[in-house]
Amino acid sequence: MTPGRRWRLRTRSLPLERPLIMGVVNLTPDSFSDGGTISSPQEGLAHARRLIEEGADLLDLGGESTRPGAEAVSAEVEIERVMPVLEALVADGTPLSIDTSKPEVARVALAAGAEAVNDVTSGSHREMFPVVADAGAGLILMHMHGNPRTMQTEPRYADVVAEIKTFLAERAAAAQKQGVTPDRIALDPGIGFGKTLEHNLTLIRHLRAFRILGFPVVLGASRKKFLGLITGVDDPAQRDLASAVIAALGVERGADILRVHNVAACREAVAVAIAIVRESGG
Ligand code: HH2
Repeated sequence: MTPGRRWRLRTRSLPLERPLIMGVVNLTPDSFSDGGTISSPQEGLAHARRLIEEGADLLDLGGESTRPGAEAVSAEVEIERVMPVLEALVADGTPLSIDTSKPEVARVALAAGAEAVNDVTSGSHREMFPVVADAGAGLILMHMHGNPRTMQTEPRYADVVAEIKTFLAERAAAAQKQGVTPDRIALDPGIGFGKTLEHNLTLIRHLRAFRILGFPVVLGASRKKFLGLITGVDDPAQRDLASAVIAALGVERGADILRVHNVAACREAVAVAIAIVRESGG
């Protein structure tokens, strides 16, 4: 919560004086987190608008599930799933990021008005950074161990925090080399992407370490499996209380952007966390 910091996007910049709440809109039939409850563009749009009413600062739209074991879909399918909702939200004036690792999908979404690209593969496709740079868009770089089909098979790290910090610093340098300016980049340790319960807990405990790199830090822990392992709650949609607790702890440890499903609950938790952090001068 440093005064004056901003995250620059395609046509605007968002202040980082308090953490931003990024509402998740999964337009996929196989998402783990909302169980494919969104089955039409109309339902997707209504859900997205509800998240904005509840206080989301921006929305993250995705047309491909990244849950462990999920099958890949083509760029055409992703575009087909996302575009009707994206266009309507752009018309509303809602700031959006597109959750994709495909440059073709990013290009179409940015041309239609998306402000940022959230790439969980950190530019694994060599055209991604030039597409983001050309559009002047924001960019989230996330750490993943392997890919969604393989990532949970015995992930190992000598030092999970140090290794992920090095990886993200390298990807941020690569993005800048290809023309993405540093004020547009945000970094995400990738909770649940090739990590055991202990790795996830260590990353959240040491979240502040990622701020040393100088970029806004994204925390995406909402409804994830590690919360179910702790609480015994199997249904991801029932993990909102635990998700709100993690959001508050994340704020206390320096998270700048919280990627969450239940915006209303997260906002309350964040408001309390901010009040405590400010009180202690943190
Ligand atoms: N988590 C998911 C997807 N995208 N992006 C960032 N930057 N950080 C995350 O932690 C992150 C992400 C997975 O969660 P979700 O979108 O809820 O599920 P699914 O991929 O099954 O649609």
